[in-house]
Amino acid sequence: MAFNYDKYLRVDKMPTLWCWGCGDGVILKALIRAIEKIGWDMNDVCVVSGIGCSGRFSSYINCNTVHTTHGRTIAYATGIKLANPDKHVICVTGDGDGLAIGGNHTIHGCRRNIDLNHIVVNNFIYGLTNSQTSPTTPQGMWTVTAKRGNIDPTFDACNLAIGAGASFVARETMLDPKKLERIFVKGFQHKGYSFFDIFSNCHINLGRKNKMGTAMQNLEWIDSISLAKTKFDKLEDEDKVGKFPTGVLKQNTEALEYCDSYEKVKLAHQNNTKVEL
Ligand SMILES: Cc1ncc(C[n+]2csc(CCOP(=O)(O)OP(=O)(O)O)c2C)c(N)n1
Repeated sequence: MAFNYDKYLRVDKMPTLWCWGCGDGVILKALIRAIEKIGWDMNDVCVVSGIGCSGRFSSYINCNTVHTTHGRTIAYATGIKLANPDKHVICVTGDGDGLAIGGNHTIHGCRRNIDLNHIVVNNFIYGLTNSQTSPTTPQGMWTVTAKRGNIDPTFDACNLAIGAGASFVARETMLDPKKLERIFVKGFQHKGYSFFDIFSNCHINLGRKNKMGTAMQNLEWIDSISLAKTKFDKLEDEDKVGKFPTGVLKQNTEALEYCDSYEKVKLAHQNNTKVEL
């Protein structure tokens, strides 16, 4: 039987504002299937998004939602989670939203290891505002703010999340929706900061000026830069340049989770003692 997406969507908001062939819809559908697979009640789920094309996730999914300000998703989500530790909070940001203007919040969310699920919809560009350079834009590519080619080194978001202390870090691409669903199921069930770097296409605002103006060309490029971690690890160092490993890159089930620690702070206040971690 066909999957009933309507149950999970605000159908009155359809069709979406996303461009034809955009990967955002593939990611949203994988997210919905993951929620169904885990069996979460939508009343217990809160989707928090920032500003950008990816910010629209919170407009389309039918659960508790907050469409926040640009770069502040993790700040809002931290408050929501601390006040409602039993609820499942899913944050959706773009690469600009979550790694540039909101990069600071992402770092500290990872460091605290708060039980949030943070999906970065990484289309390598500021999509909504028409093609400004983002932290993940590859060197050499045209953007509206780098018309002769981007000189900034490309940012590996997963390496940042690992270094900052996120306890679950994964990368996938929207090329394989089933894999995407599986990685969401795994990460959503992990307690702690679950960080997902999800490669997606923006053939309109990244592709058109970079010789991949159709969705297929943009997807072929994504395919050419990503490969399973097991294969990536076998490459010589010089062959790793410009390539990104996919799959679960880190999972630490022992790390202290921030809501749990916060409960201990409350107890310490009540008992007039020092917090015991
Ligand atoms: C404080 C602030 N600065 C700038 C903007 C303008 N703005 C809106 S979306 C956006 C970039 C979105 O890019 P990204 O986060 O990569 O998301 P995408 O649209 O590609 O999904 C910018 C700069 C804003 N809304 N608020």
